Amino acid sequence: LEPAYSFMIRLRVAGGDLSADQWVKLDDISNRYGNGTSRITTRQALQFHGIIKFDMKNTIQAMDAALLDSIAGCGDVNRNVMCAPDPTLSNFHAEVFPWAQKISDHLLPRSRAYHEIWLDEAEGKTLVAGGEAEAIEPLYGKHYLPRKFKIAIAIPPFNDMDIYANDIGLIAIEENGKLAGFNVAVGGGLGFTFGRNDTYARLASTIGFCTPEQVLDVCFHTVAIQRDYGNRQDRKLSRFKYTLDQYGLDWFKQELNARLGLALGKVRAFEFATTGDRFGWHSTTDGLWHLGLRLEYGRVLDNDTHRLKSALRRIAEQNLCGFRMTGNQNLILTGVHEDDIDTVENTLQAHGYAADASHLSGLRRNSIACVALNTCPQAMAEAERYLPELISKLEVSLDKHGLRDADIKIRMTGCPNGCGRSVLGEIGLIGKSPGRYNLYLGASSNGDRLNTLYHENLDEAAILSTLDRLFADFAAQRIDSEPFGDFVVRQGYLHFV
Ligand code: SRM
Ligand code: SF4
Repeated sequence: LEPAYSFMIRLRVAGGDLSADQWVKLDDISNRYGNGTSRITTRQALQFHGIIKFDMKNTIQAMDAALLDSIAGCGDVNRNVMCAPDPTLSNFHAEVFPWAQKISDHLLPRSRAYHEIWLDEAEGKTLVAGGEAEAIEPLYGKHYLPRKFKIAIAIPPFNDMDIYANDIGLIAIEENGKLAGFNVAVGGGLGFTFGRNDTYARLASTIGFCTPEQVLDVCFHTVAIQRDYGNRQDRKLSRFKYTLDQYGLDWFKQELNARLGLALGKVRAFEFATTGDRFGWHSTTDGLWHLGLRLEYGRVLDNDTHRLKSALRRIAEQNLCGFRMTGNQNLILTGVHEDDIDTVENTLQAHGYAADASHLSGLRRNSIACVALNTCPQAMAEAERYLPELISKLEVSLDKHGLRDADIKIRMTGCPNGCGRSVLGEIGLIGKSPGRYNLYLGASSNGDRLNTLYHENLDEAAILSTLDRLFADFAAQRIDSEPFGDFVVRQGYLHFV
């Protein structure tokens, strides 16, 4: 008898955008095949945990019925393309948003293997098995990429996509209310391995500007350069960031320009203000309303304190809005008619869920945790299941120092792979072993500076006392609304590390 192995399945949802009908169908999947929950990821996708092997095919077919798939959700290909999700960023946002789907489609593997294996499509000539692979996979060829590849689009002043964490970060540039093009940043990646000093987190370097007409080619050729030059000997060193550092940015620019047959333009001026999401109701010029809902690390579930999952299903069944997942594991209910605002609010309230996040501390509102235990095989410590409890303890200290509302960004991951982008947290906690974390400090609040290791291998008591001291100093010495990450740098906390 074969054991009932269980799996995680990750959907690909460019820009994180789902219709109400899709939300209902996905909710059915989580009830029928999964562990009764679904989870919004840090890349605006949706995961189902606990899918038993024998149910894999039914699950994937149910996803297909919702016009969704998990192609390129994982693997050595271009992953889910992210885009700033908030429609209240104006008409300009509406012009930029579709580019996530266009880039995703352009870089998708062409093989029909997924359809043949899972969706019972008749076996054709296109199954990637032999010499014909290059013909059908112009980008990925027979051997695909050396490693995963990630692309995101941000709309300044919001860096809610953490653009510099991506292999390609595209920064949308507005001129006269229209999309002029994108600044192109390359070579971001956050994962590293304890004990391997040749591995490191790296932020993407901004190298130039391209027009909307050029952007698909820029992405395609950048991926192709990584395909041709990336390290295929050592998977720890095979991300694009290492290729860039090995060959140099100048070499890359020359190679890219040669393949494009044109030179990238000069980087255009822009500024990022924050990496955070905006919560509560906001409207767009078309008279529609959008509700930014804070979720606890993307988990959609009913529990002892609220029934968020049931509330969202009820709202979706009435077709009151779209469902847009954010890169900070939150959700925006989009396109609500003014007449329906009360129904949405009342439904959430009746299920014990507050529509507004203002009752939460700034630390909690700005927190991210990766999945970690008990489903992630790489986890060395808790994250999603533990951070809420740790924050409650830290709130005692924040209250003591009058900092409850301060927007301090804390991020926890169960290992240094960085799925919750912990190295970009003003406070970053990275799991070392059960109950023990390395504490990193000093990332910027707009995502353009990594944090630095401050103390190693702290247990909870040490984390609480260390941060209590820092919060006390922050409350006493902070200049105006200075972000916590900038404060610890200015105060010299990291000089002595
Ligand atoms: Fe991740 C692997 C979860 C975003 C860097 N990541 C994994 C795996 C699949 C563990 C594994 O190897 O078996 C995790 C599944 C856990 C589970 O039980 O569900 C996992 N990663 C996640 C998610 C779900 C975290 C979350 O809490 O939301 C995110 C899914 C994103 C998506 O929808 O595609 C997720 N992972 C990230 C990010 C953040 C980002 O992309 O903005 C990073 C850091 C950025 C980067 O790629 O450098 C990230 N994940 C990794 C790495 C390290 C890669 C490296 O370069 O070293 C691994 C391990 C690997 O690839 O070998 C990994
Ligand atoms: Fe798992 Fe590590 Fe990613 Fe957390 S950071 S989900 S522990 S691989």
